[in-house]
Amino acid sequence: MLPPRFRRTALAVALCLLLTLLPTTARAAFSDVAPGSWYEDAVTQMEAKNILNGYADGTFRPNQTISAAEFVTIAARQAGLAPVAGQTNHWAAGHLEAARLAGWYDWDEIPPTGQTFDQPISRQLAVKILMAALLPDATGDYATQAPKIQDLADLDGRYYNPVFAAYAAGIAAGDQFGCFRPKNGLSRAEACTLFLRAGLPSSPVKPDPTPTPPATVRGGVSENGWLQVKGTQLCNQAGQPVLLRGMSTHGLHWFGSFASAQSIQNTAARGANLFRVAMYTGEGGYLSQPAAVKAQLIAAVDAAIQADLYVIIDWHILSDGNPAAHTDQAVAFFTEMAQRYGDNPAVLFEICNEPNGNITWSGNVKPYAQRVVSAIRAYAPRSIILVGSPTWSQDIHQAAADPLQGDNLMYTLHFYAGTHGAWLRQRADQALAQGLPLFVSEWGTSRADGSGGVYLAESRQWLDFLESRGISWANWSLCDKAETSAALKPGTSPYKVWTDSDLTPSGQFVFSRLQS
Ligand code: DCB
Repeated sequence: MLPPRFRRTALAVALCLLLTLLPTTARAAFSDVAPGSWYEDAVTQMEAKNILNGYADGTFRPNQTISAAEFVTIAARQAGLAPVAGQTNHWAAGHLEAARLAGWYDWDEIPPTGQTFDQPISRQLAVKILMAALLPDATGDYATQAPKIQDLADLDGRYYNPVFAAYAAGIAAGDQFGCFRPKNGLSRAEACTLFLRAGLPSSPVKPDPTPTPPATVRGGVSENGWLQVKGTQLCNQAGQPVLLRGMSTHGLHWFGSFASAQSIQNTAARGANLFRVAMYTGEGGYLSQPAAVKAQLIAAVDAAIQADLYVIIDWHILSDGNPAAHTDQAVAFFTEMAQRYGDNPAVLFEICNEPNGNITWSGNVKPYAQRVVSAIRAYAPRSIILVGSPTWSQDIHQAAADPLQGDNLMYTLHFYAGTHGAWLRQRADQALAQGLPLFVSEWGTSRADGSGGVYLAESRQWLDFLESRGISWANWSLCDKAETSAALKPGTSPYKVWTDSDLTPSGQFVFSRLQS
């Protein structure tokens, strides 16, 4: 037990930390932020956005070092990473645990036991976390960046990639001696600058306000009820043909903030009756951090159900091309999802996004599907299950020649308008003629790599084709990544109502189609 004097100090410190992270009303200036200082602008902006606030005594303490808990909490809030149960009752334990599970840093860097939560964070670790949280795809190569860092010898090898990426992006820069001082602390003023340079959402980030759902979703769950497959046609509970149309998220572990309740309701308000939650298994996704990613997925599915949308739970295999490589994990995951959602008419299960590589339908995908479908059926006797095929879900002809047994199964057909054309539509018609029910759970206005174009004329041709055949679809993707397939411009906040000027050319095209 600490002597009372220290306890009081500890309490005061804890209160100050809390205050820095709590919104205070914006104030004109801080007594210790000199007008014209290099950090005045950054501090003012961070204060105005309620991201890092000053102290109750009117100071900002720009030169005070920032702690690991403070830095990670800010990063997590900016990235929209929800807190999970932590191992201690420290005020930041939930965000720290979520960040650790998300792979932003390793156990030893900030042990979840809490000893170092309130210690200054090193500059190298801060940059690593910043890049993982806000710019996970940024890169910088050794040859170009290393010469800029005079004290490279002090930089630990595990921080090379994020620090080089931060230099390449102009986020980190050396001091007047060209030194990065990787093991020193980071001042609050410097942290403000780093976050602003990394690019914050254009509007102040607020906790997801869980807005009231749009009055009615045209073609939503309350209107159509349980889905069923009749012949090749998806039908509603009454047996009438139904068309589901909507958006797919990008990878949940990267762009999960665009599965916020607000983003989902924006999508519904713009005419969708379908939302696909793309949970990557590889590339740092579910298989690397199951607890955190599953928690994100459940939150997204629940928000879509709230909004009266049909929602697809997508086991998004991609770099892990053969779904059978992780059959046991898929069986366990879908068993749990079927237990949770098997009695909910809103939920569809997509068991393998895009098988690819040197595999076949009959040899690899079908046996995998048989195991996962029977696991799902134990708890979800009537839910729609979507099944992919080799060559990124284009080899539907292989599935048509050797389909699965069972009801309410559909086969996914994926296309990218800049890559796939008439030949694939012909294949679709052929498969339909053979009795194979099709569902386009992912398509893009771009090339197959998610970029290039946009190919709007080709996209229109495809959508006309799909809708004339009664085939449902979800567009890739609802995110603000700088690639042509993204529906939102970089920097668009997932926590506000979007205007038309937030939409990219692809987003404008797709959402106007959804309105029609
Ligand atoms: C699919 C994937 C999807 C991928 C898009 C666009 O892949 F299901 O995950 O998304 O289509 O390529 C992209 C994102 C990028 C991200 C990349 C890797 O848009 O931001 O960096 O995934 O995670 C396809 C589809 C078709 C074909 C190839 C791929 N094809 N592919 O026909 O050749 O290689 O990813």
